[in-house]
Amino acid sequence: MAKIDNILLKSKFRGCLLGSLIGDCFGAPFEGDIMTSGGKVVLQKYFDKLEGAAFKGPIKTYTDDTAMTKCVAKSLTDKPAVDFKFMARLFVKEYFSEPRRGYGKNVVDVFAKLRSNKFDDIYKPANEQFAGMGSFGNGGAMRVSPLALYFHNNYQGMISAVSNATRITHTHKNAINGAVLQSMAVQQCLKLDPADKIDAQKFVNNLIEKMRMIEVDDEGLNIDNGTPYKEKLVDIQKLLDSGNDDTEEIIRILGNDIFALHSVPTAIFCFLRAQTPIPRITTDNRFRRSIQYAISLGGDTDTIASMTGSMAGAFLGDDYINKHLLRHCEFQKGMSEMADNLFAVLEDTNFT
Ligand code: F2R
Ligand code: MG
Ligand code: MG
Repeated sequence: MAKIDNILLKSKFRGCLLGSLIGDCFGAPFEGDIMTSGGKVVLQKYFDKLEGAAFKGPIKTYTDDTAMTKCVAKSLTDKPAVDFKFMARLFVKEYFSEPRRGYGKNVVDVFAKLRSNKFDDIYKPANEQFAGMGSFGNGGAMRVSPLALYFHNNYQGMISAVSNATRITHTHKNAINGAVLQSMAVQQCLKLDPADKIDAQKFVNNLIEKMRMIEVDDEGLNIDNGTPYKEKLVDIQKLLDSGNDDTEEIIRILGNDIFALHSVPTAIFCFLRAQTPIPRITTDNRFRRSIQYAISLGGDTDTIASMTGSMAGAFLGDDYINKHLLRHCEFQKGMSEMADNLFAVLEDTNFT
């Protein structure tokens, strides 16, 4: 395991939150698209233009992914003891101040109920969603990166906090386990030295080992497919091993929609695949390649690119982020400050 000094760790904190922001801002205009080969050429030109020093395009606005990530980060810096009621209040305040950020159709009912029950029981409204089944959308997973940063050296603390933070809006097992998996992937990225070549198979093996403890058959049903994330992680290993770059096949196997199960593994795959060159993506920069590749799969592009970007940034650090690209994003300075604030809170407690 590489020794990550505090200068690199601070850069990784920034990289992670900025990666999440950039993926959201650049992915949002393509959300719901089916990417043709022509679309991928447009995407290449779009990124080339945004990276150019002279280009003065309109600022790319962020969506619900960033709005909620901001709330999680703020809750941790304002209440370092981790206060989930406070976090729930921030979600609701954020939504009612700026509702037009492209939130999921059903999660807005949770916000309304939390508000009307005055945060009496912060888990009840989400529990009632979908006739008691709970949402299996990726809205929990898309916002967990600040928790992976905050608990970067406390694995059990992270699992518990991610699970509680997710349950405020999403109580389906797949939504919670998807958020947990996303946080594990970010935490692993923080521990790797960007100067080293990433061992993708080992990276996924570590996730499989960890998910084995999470996806336990707690209903005792002994049914097949009780470990859907483990199956997806094995699929990632097979895809990486085969070198299959066929977009339709990748989407068929991993998915690219708004369900956590069909997007968190896809983001992990995009991050790992983009550490080496990809046909028809012309850039030497692994950070850009990760985000561009995630968007090139189409579907839930803002969220998959945001989750991919948070891993790429947590691995590479913010030095790898092209500053011209970054300046096109709304809230880029604010997000960088949030990462520094989070780091400062941990520094104050000597990372205990
Ligand atoms: N909402 C979107 N994109 C739609 C288009 C936005 C457009 N560009 C605009 O600006 O208007 N994106 C955002 O939503 C995703 C995260 O959603 P979240 O927070 O998980 O929401 P929700 O409402 O809980 O679930 C989303 C949908 O999933 C289906 N679903 C979930 N659980 C279900 C269950 N148990 N049974 C059946 N269906 C279930 C429902 O269709 C929900 O509406 C991110 O992509 C974010 O960017
Ligand atoms: Mg969104
Ligand atoms: Mg989305």
